[in-house]
Amino acid sequence: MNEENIINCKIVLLGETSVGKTSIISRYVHNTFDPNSLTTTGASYAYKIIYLEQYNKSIKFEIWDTAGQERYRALTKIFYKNASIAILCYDITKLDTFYEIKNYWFNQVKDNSPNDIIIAIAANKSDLYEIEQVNEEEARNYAKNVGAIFFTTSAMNSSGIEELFKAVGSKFIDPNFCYEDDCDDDKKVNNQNNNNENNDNNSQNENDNNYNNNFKLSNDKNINLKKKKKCCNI
Ligand SMILES: Nc1nc2c(ncn2[C@@H]2O[C@H](COP(=O)(O)OP(=O)(O)OP(=O)(O)O)[C@@H](O)[C@H]2O)c(=O)[nH]1
Ligand SMILES: [Mg+2]
Repeated sequence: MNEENIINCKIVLLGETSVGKTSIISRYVHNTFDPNSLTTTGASYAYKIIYLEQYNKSIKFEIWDTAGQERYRALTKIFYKNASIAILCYDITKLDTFYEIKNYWFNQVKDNSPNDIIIAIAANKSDLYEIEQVNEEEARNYAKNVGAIFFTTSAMNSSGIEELFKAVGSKFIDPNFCYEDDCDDDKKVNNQNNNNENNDNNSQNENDNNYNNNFKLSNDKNINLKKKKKCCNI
C-alpha cells in the first residue's frame, strides 16, 4: 500500500477501569482475548490500517489505550486533548461505569479535545447480557442526545468491534456518515454488504505486554443471541 495515501487518525479509548478498553483493542488489532487481562498503567499504543471501500480511502488508526484507574486521570488527559476520535467504554454489567461516562468522561472530552472530535460509546461485555445493569435503550438515547455513535461490543466474542471501528473511521472520513435507522434516508449507508474493508493486518503494538496471544477466539459469535440490535446512533 502506498503510505502517502493513508490518512492518519488518532483514536483514544477511555472509561473506567476494567470495562474492557485493552481487550477491545486487543481484539481489534490482534484478534485475541485475554480473560486475565492486566490493568493498564500509563498508556499503550497500537495501530491498524484499514481500507474503507465506500470511500476508496485507507486509514491508519493510531490507537491509544489509556488507564481507567482514577489516579491516572490527569495523565489520560494528554491522550484525548489532540485525538480525532474518542471511544468511551462502559461495562454493561456495572452501572457506575455508564454513569461515569455521563458525568465525567463525556464532559472531559468535550472540554479538552478539538471541537470536531468524534465521540463513540462502546457498551462492552455484551456477552454478559444476562447480568446487564445498564439499560441499553437509555444508553442508546443518551448517545443519540449527545451526538455520539453507539455500539454494543464484546471483546470476548468479537461482537460489534469491527463495526465500531469501521463506523468511527467512516465518520472521520465523511462527517455526514450515517449508520442504519437513526439517520435521514438520504444519509443512510448500507454497511451490511460492505464488510470487505480489506483489513490489511498492518497492525503492530508497541510497549504493551498485555497483548499476548493468550486466548484465541473460537469464532463463536452465537453467545450474543439475546437480541438482534441496531448498531449505532449518530
Ligand atoms: N466477558 C467479558 N469480559 C471482558 C470483555 N472485555 C474485557 N473483559 C474482561 O474484563 C477484564 C478487564 O478488561 P481490560 O481490557 O483489562 O479492562 P480495561 O478497561 O483495559 O481496564 P484498565 O486497564 O484497568 O483501565 C478482563 O478480565 C477482561 O478479560 C468482554 O467483552 N466480555
Ligand atoms: Mg487496560
